[in-house]
Amino acid sequence: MKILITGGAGFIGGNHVHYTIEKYPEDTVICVDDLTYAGNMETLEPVFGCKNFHFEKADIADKTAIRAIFEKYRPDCVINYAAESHVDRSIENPGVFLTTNILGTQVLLDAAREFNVSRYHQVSTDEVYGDLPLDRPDLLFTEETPIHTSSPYSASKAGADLLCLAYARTYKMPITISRCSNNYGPYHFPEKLIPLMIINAMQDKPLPVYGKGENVRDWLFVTDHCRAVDLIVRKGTVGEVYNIGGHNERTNIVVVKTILEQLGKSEALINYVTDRPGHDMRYGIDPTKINKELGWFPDTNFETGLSQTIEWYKNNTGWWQNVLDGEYQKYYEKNYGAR
Ligand code: NAD
Ligand code: TDX
Repeated sequence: MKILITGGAGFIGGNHVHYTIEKYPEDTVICVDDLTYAGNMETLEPVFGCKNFHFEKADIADKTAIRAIFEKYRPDCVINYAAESHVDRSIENPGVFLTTNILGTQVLLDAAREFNVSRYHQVSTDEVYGDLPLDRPDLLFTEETPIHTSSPYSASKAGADLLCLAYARTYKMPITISRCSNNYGPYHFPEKLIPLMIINAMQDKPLPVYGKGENVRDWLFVTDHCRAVDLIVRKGTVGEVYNIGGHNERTNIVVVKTILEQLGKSEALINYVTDRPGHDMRYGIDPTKINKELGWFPDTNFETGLSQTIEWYKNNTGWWQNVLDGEYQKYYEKNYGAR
């Protein structure tokens, strides 16, 4: 199978490329990534030199470039991980989120249709369901939960999902969608909660916790997400949406304190800062459908996954020091300086 993976120089897409090359040496992987601030060729170093790996630098919203790539490789399958993915950045600058996440998806869908791919998979997020109240732990997101978005990021991801469902119905395209909860693990860009807190704590810098730290996220180790997407692509039913999650909800403050404990650092580093506007309170995924239909369950529990992640950041200081470049420092000052 020839699999075109977009966003493969980013966190989850990169882990998916590693996973596919290792598990399916007979498959060919074509990674398409525009190398935005979040894309990093060092993430793809483990697969450089593999005969069945190809890299193409392109913007998924660039119709001409994407068409040429489809013409060159004629992929059997497309997995779209490429996106602007950070909620805080979407609040500052929504435009690029709409261009990449919605128009980019449309360009990929049109190319997938023209070249008759046998599967197009859209990597979506649990954020399209909005949020759940803290005082109703019995409530979870199912695939039937209405779309109800809060941030420009989640609205753009929901727009892309609706477009995929429309293409599936109108053009009878073989499309699947997955909506996963928060990921963590190696190669996670340090603007996101877990890597940011690990790196700041390792450097004895303040850990900026939004609001009271009471918001709840449902954490999943990244390889479990990649394994689920792979299973959906190979065995999932066309036209279906699959939630992905492992019932692993934690308040942000508990996550931050666990990181400090595992690193042997003081809780005095915690710095409560002004909350994120429109901050979603709680995400909680009901994964019954993927459990029952595809037999998928997570392999890695949170404590083990977190300690593996911390070890990875300790052993790969070069990777994260390189991404914390001048542009990132400007973002950091802007996002946290005034909080
Ligand atoms: P990321 O920001 O780490 O990586 C995104 C990648 O996409 C980068 O390599 C970037 O260079 C590339 N990219 C961005 N714009 C592009 C464009 N116009 N053309 C080509 N490439 C472009 O993101 P991530 O955390 O790995 O998320 C990957 C996908 O998974 C996203 O679609 C996101 O919505 C979804 N998702 C993420 C999480 C999470 O917890 N991180 C959870 C559920 C779903
Ligand atoms: O400095 C911080 N302090 C803080 O308290 C940051 C960066 C975050 N937070 C809080 C906000 C959230 O409640 O931590 C929680 C997690 O924040 P993020 O890492 O920004 O993730 P989130 O907003 O939950 O979105 C993530 O999960 C769903 C991904 O970034 C999305 O791409 C994915 O769709």
